[in-house]
Parts: sequence; structure tokens; C-alpha cells
Amino acid sequence: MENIDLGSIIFEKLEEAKKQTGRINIIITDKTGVGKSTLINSMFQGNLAETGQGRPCTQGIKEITKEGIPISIFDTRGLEVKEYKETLNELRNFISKMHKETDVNKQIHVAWICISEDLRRVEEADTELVNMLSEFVPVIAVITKARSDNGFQAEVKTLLTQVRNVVRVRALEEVIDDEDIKLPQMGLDKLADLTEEVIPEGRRNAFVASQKASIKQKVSRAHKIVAGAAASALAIGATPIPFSDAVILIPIEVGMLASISAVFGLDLSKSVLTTLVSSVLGSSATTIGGKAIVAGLLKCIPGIGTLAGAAISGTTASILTTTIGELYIGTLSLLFEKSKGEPPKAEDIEKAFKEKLSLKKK
Ligand SMILES: Nc1nc2c(ncn2[C@@H]2O[C@H](COP(=O)(O)OP(=O)(O)OP(=O)(O)O)[C@@H](O)[C@H]2O)c(=O)[nH]1
Ligand SMILES: [Mg+2]
Repeated sequence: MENIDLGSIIFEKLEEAKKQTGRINIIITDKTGVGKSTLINSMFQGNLAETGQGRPCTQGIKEITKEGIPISIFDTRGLEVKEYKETLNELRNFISKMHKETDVNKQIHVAWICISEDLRRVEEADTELVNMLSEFVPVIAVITKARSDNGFQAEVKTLLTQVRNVVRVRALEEVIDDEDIKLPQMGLDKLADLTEEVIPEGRRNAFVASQKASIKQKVSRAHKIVAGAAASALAIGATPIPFSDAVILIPIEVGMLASISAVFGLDLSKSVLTTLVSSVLGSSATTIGGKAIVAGLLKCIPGIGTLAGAAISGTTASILTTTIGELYIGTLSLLFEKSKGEPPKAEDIEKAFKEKLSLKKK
């Protein structure tokens, strides 16, 4: 079996991972000043509302995006009670137009309507807004600036019958001066989970990648990717793979690393993925043969190298894949915890991953 061209596999798998991630579009609305922008900044990578690009779609709707984050947020002008019919119409026209898009990446996938807990009131306008939105997309009611519930959440549930769920969120930590009490952020991870639940399966990776409120959500999505890759490795080895043919495992490992990176929300460049793959293989050669690959890979599972003989069974290939995938997830989740959900620096990832691998290889 001839050598493979690692560079082109890496390029191809990166493109594939991006394509599989797709994009998610969220509409965030209701009255002005309820904390929409603050919520967006606390919820998504890159302080989106503050630093993202804003593109006006209509007079009252702007699309916020940022390079490298697979989400578009449609932020709307406040729903003023006096002229809410007008705003509602504008929104309806906009959503129904988006809904006709055949490219699913361009449709709206979920709506958050934000009601401030301070206001403690659900109005006719809110009900109409929810009813209209829920004709097109699942709607989640977000009670913002949560401080004391006093039955308000239950009231929202009762009054807004069309919402899929109601969640209380405190997007900013709050200090109550007189009493020296600190109220920490809350509810953001719950909102992330509820949103993941109501959106279509095909949109979940994009959402999970974009949000920073739940690292657990990223990890659990990444486990699924590893399980899928391990199953592919198992299938390939239905009859044991001679060492010299082991290059066929490489696209699986590279694809897995690329997809895990994508679901964590890393904007991975080819050079970073190349370094990660080199760490796994213990070689930075760009073309590499089966024997060298097997030698590199098998070092990731202590003790198994000697058992393997001249061929890799599907079971070994799948254990190997799981080991590499889990090490990478472990690396990323630690770093993401440290950086509060924002993508860590590429060199920190490389360094931490190498350290984990070398511990394993000892
Ligand atoms: N204490 C507290 N204040 C908050 C919270 N969320 C937002 N705020 C404050 O509420 C005010 C309005 O927040 P924004 O995020 O600008 O509200 P918005 O809905 O984007 O407002 P418009 O874009 O003007 O419609 C700001 O002073 C925020 O700091 C929260 O969870 N707790
Ligand atoms: Mg705003």
C-alpha cells in the first residue's frame, strides 16, 4: 500500500466538518431594554452583540454575525405596545420570507422571546407575538434579569400557551449592595439545553458550537462524534487490517478531530489540525506509510502494540479511535472551562493535547 497525502485529507475533513456543522439562525425579540444584547453576549462565543457585525435586514431587524461562529442572530427592534401591530407585521413578513428559503441554513430555526422579570407582566402584545412566531418556529420564553420569581414563571407558562418552555435567566452577575449578597449568573446552561432540544437534529451542532454557556453540551455532542468514528473503525476492521494498509484509518481519525473541534466552536485552521494529527501519529511527515501510522497510533494505547501482531482488528482500531477522541475531548473541555466557554488559543490546545498523549504513551 502506498503512502497517503495527509495534507489533502486534512483539508478535505476540515471542509466536511464545516459543512456538517451548517448554521443556526435564532430570532430574539420582545420589548426594548429587557436584556437581549446582554443575553446574546453571555450566551454565545465572541461577545457577539458587542463585537459582531450587524447587518440591517429590515428597518427593525438586524442580523448579527461574526466570522468563525456558525450562528446568525436576528435582533429586533423593541416591541412597543403602542405600535406593536406594525412591528408584528414586519416580523411576520420577514420570517415567512426566510421560511420559504430552500436552503435550510437560511431559515429561522428557533425564537427566544424575552420578558423582564422586573416588569412582571405579560401583555396582549406578547401573546400575539408568541402566537405568530410559533406558526413558524419553536418559541422559548426567556424571563430575563431573574431575581425573585414569586410565581411569575408559572404565570408566563399559563398565559403563553404556545411557548415550548419557559426559563429564568440572569445573564449578568448581580451584587445587592446593602446586603452584601452576590447573585451569580444563572439559567444560561438551561436555556442552552432547552434550545438544543427544540431545534432540528441537523442544526444542533451549529448551536452547540456557537454557545458558550454549557461546556457539558459540547462534551456530550463530541462523545457522539467519537462513538460514530469508533463504529466506522470497527467496521473497517471486520477482517483485520494489515499494518501496511492501516492508512485507511487516517481519514477516520482526522475527521473525528476536525468534527470535535467544530462542535466545540473552534475556528480551526489547516495548520492547527495538521499539528494535532502529527501529535497523534508521532510524526510530522506529510506523506506517511501504513507501518509508520500504525506504530504512531498504537503508542496511544499502552500495552496493545505488542498484542497486535501484524494486523489490526476492528476492535483494536475502535479502541484506538475512542482513546484518541476522548483524550482530545478531555483536553478541550479543560481549556474551555478555564476560558469560560471562549475558544482557547491554538497553541494552548496543541500543547495540552501533546501532553495528554505523551502521558498515555508512556
Ligand atoms: N441586573 C441585571 N441587569 C441586566 C441583565 N441583563 C441585562 N441587564 C441590564 O439591562 C439593561 C438593558 O440591557 P440590554 O441587553 O441592552 O437590553 P436590550 O434588550 O438589548 O435593549 P435594546 O437593544 O435597547 O432593546 C442594561 O443596563 C443591562 O446591563 C441581568 O441579567 N441582570
Ligand atoms: Mg440590544
